[in-house]
Amino acid sequence: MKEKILISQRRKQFNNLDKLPVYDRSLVDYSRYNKSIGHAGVKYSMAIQATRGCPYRCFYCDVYKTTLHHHRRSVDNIFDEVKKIVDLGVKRIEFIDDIFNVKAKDFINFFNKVIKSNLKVKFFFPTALKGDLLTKEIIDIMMKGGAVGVNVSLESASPRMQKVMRKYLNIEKFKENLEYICKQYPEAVTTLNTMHGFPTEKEEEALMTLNFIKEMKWIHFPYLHVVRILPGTDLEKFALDHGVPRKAINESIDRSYHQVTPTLPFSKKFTEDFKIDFLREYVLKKERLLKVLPTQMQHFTEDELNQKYSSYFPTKIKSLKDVLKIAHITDDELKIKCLDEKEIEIPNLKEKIKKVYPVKKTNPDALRMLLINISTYFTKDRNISEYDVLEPPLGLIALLSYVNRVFGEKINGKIIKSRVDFDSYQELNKIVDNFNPDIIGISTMTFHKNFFHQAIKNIRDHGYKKMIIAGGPHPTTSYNEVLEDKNIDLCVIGEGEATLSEIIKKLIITDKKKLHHDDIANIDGIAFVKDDRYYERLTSNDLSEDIKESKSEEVSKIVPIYRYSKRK
Ligand code: B12
Ligand code: SF4
Repeated sequence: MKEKILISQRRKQFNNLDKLPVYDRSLVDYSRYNKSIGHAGVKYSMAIQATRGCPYRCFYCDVYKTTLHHHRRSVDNIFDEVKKIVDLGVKRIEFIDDIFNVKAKDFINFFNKVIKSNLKVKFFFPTALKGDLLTKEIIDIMMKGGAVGVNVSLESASPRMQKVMRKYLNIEKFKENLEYICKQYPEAVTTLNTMHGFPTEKEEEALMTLNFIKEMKWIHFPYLHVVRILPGTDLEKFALDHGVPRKAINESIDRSYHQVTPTLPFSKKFTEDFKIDFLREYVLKKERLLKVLPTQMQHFTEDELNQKYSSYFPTKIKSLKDVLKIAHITDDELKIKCLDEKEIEIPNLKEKIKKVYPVKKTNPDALRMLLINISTYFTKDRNISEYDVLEPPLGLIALLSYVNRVFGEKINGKIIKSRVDFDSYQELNKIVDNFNPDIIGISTMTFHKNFFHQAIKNIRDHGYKKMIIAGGPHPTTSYNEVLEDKNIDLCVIGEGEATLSEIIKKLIITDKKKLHHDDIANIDGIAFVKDDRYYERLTSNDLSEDIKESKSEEVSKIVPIYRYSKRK
């Protein structure tokens, strides 16, 4: 099976992001997401992507597989979108970039523009800023410009581990900046990410990280994530080279970050004691909570705080009230109330979005494309993941915004997401039946891979025979594994806009019939299997004559050369 998997040439990444269409926010119904907590740990926020790719290569991270190079939108382009979103009435914006502040000049210019325009909006950086690239000047401008959720990632305070993981953080500078933020800007809600349990990590090195946290007295939300080894990363290779069994890696892959996994280099007792120490001596310390909670309550609603605190210790802490009880904090000691949801609501968002984003027309015979995001379990399974957040699928919004621009009336696309648009396989089937797509595109992360395969199996079992293609982080990093599933016709690797457009073009040319592997072979950025899985699914009646011959004249013209290469 494996030797049959072919990958075409690597798709060239977009280097001028300003030329991509502005993400069309009318493609999903934001009002169905806004009441749920999103990526930044808050409700009613909207995500912005200012950059793609990361210039760093931390050994545990696989972002470079989707976007190898780091490219940025111009400051004006980012600002224009931010302004457009603020004009809709959105009061919270989150940047989903891997590191938004990597180019200090742009970062400063952006905030200067925000300050000059007096935009009333709060910014969150859930994917973290690079802490050692900040300076006092940058911090001052960012805070003046409305930054609230200031996340930074240390991962480890051990200089050796920094080298091993190729993060090379300037720990002193990082510390100095974090201290400055905590001291000068207590109103900033700081989050510090750390990781616990890299292969070869020594107990004393783990303790260095814990001590670092303890020395920073006023961090709002410090996190100790148990290391998880993503497939295909250098960390995976490092782990295998240092004796971590493959079985242990596989078993850990879909565990949540707080669970003790079999890949840890420490005894279970060490990690458990470590975590208890962290919780007791830091997170739940009364003196600290009395200082940080008033700021948190001013910025977050009660259920946002409930979720933040329950992520520390889901079995014991379910809410802010539990935290107060455990820390022996009485109502008299904490008089302030949590943020009222009314203050962040966005009145008439749907109507405003309709006005701002042009309404798209479609021909009755337009190609119908259903894009499905599998990244949140159905309500009945919500306990599988401790990190239960709902975020509109920006990757699919990016794709549909692009293909809409390319194909206009010839394409009729629809985006749906698990839990939000279908909360069971029956509901999913109903959407597929009603929409009757000519092609289905599905995206997922490795964390949800079983759910993803199950959902696709369900669609096939229900009778859908046309093309199903997969894209996004998991199909990009693990196309070999994904294509073992015969229900999937091909994987799109990395950025999907141009690749998907070529696939659609070929489908339109072949009159929405199936694409043979010869048709797709010269499309850059795909992995596929040179077998007849596609045709096996069809009965003779499903195939028109030209498709039976597999290539019409027109298609042959478009596929002049076969330059796919056999994967090693
Ligand atoms: C926002 C975000 C989230 C959000 C929302 C995700 C969503 N599905 O909408 C939330 C908070 C839910 C989330 C959660 C997690 N995330 Co996350 N997240 C991100 C982040 C920062 C940005 C994603 C994004 O919007 N990118 C912008 C869009 C435009 O890009 P894109 O989604 O990649 O889409 C492009 C291509 O991938 C492709 N494409 C995507 N889908 C499809 C589909 C088809 C059919 C085609 C053709 C192409 C295609 O085309 C798109 C346009 O070019 C990425 C990091 C990153 N740089 O991408 C991590 C990332 C996706 N997350 C990751 C992880 C590990 C997680 C968690 C598992 C972590 C955890 N705590 O357990 C959880 C999931 C658990 C859970 N319970 O949900 C990993 C995934 C790695 C992997 N191999 O799966 C990433 C890559 C970060 C990393 N390296 O650690 N995440
Ligand atoms: S972890 Fe962050 S800094 Fe490191 S490579 Fe990934 S995105 Fe870049």
